[in-house]
Amino acid sequence: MSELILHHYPQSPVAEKVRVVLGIKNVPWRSVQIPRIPPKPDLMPLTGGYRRTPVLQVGADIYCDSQCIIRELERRCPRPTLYPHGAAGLPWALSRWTDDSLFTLVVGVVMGAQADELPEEFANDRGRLYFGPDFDWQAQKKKLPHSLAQIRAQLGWIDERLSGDRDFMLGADPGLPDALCYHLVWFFRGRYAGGPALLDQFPNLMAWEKRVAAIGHGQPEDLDSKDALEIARTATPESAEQTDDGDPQGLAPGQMVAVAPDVDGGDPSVEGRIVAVSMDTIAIARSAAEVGDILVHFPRVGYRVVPIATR
Ligand SMILES: N[C@@H](CCC(=O)N[C@@H](CS)C(=O)NCC(=O)O)C(=O)O
Repeated sequence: MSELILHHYPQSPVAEKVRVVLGIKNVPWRSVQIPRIPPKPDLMPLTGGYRRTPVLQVGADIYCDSQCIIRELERRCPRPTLYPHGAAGLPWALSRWTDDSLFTLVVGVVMGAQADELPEEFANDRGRLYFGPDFDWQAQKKKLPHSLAQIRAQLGWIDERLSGDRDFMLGADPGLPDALCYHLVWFFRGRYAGGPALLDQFPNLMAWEKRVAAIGHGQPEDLDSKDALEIARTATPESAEQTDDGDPQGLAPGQMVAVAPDVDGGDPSVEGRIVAVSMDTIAIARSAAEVGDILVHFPRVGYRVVPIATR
């Protein structure tokens, strides 16, 4: 098997989610550090324009979005499973809460609390990405007490879940729900000055935090971004053509499409020819001088796939 290469930066909470998954799997992986804001010149040839963090590369297969990355890690490294005690399915439903509404609340607090100190370029980039073209960090700052009340109640759910003799969200073994909840707690504790005091209210959660942190991140080893490009260029995509007769959009291999996150974040679309399509993922073929022929994979949930008319 080709090496697992994660393109990320240390401060990224969504990357921390994936790093915890790599820790649960305890696998070796290569770590490529990317810039926190565009331009990302050594990432763009791989993703075709997708600019978010993290991205997983395996040879010439590129997996965008933590949802797609984690599914692929579970497929390639099935033991130990991320769905202990027969939990498959439910953790993905949970991810719509952690990755959508709870994530937005936590970003609003972390960034809103620093509204007067944030570097302008970073504040403008993240404002547009998470709160649309009319973002207003001062408004986020003003509503901090309200947002904190929302977050506190939801952290309370996690604390309650971890009561009794449950070491992890699903019981004795760590799984996907732990990574999903932990990355936000990690972000809230580490980047919001009031985070540690608020978290002090939740003893079960704090004990669990220590257990998840102790899992670690598996076995990372640094890799230069130029070497990652070269690995893609000399590899051939592993994934085979896949059709889905039940696809509600009628998507099929061979069709040209544009794929983008289905949010008003100003994200560019990535264009390519469909190679594989299923209800959970879509893979499109692209090529670029730096990387040769590659396959870029996206999740279906949370992404909009638009056919491109071809002559
Ligand atoms: N739905 C995406 C969200 C990824 C995301 O928004 N990541 C943040 C970093 S935590 C990001 O991309 N920030 C802008 C950047 O890194 O350029 C996923 O699950 O991977």
